Amino acid sequence: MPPNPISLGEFIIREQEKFPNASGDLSKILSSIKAAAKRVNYRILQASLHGNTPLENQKSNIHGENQTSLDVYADRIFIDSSRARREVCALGSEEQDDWIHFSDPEHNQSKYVLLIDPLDGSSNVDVNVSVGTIFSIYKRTSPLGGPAKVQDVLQSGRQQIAAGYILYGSSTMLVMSTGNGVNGFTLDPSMGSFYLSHPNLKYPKSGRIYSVNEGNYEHFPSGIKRLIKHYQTEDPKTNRPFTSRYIGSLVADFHRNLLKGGIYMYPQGTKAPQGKLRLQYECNPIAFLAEQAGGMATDGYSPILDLKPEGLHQRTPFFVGNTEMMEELHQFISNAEK
Ligand code: P6P
Repeated sequence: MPPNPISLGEFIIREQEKFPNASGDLSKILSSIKAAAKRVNYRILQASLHGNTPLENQKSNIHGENQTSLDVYADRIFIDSSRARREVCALGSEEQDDWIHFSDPEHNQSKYVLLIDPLDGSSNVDVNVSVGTIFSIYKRTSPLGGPAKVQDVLQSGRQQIAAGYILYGSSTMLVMSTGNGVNGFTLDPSMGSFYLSHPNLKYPKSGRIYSVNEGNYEHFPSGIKRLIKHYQTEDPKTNRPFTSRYIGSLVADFHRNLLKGGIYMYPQGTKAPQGKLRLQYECNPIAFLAEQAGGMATDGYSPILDLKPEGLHQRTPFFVGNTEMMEELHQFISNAEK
């Protein structure tokens, strides 16, 4: 960690200074996400004192998942934060069946769109395991001055302007990229500010950690089954067997693999024929970060960032990790199909 690290606020300002014509709107969005993250963090830290149980008689979300009180709280925080400011004209959230557009005259002038998974893996809070917020920012494609259109929230990941996550873990971190590398900021609770603790994050060249729910092994494609057995096979020359680490919280698993070198897999299977993870607000932002950190993210065949979204809650098989492990995965998938 650098001595006397700069704060996230200072970092955002310095990044904006690299673009003399910048309006500052992106900086304002990032700052609002920073503020919202602190509020969600504060609530998570107290969850076990105030209950994070699924709401009584609360309809489950569009995915059929029980919404916890924290899911609803985090969703409200990010929606209200966007509505109260004027940089975001439309928003897509995991917790909202449909996309939201702020169609008042002021927001019709807003240039940006936010996609968010307000609290991914929230059921882990009950057992004190790390959870995360995942965000993705685009420029609108619909004409400025008019109402946002659904195509604004259905852009391919390659169009992202910025993406990141907040990891509510043993410490609270905000990790993000605006397209010029990945930087990690750690919250100093005594100051209430995030400070640059992980500058210019890059995947290690190689890795030996794999993250997958092996309980679904029987339903995996044969190439993935063979790859997992390959990881488990003793071979000192290639430093195998590898290590299996699966937290059940995408942000936590991704973050550890980014720092240590590893691969996260959520393949398609009979229980999840299209995979489980959602393209727009889970896979695309994580894929953006992975590529910025020198890694890869695919659906087993194509880069996640090149997939064309058809629906806000569209799912995709998801594989993300350092390039060496990802290339080996693609080889196993390809060989199994010969
Ligand atoms: P499973 C959490 O619900 C999540 O979306 C990711 O954070 C996590 O990696 C995955 O689903 C866990 O899914 O089916 O292994 O419990």
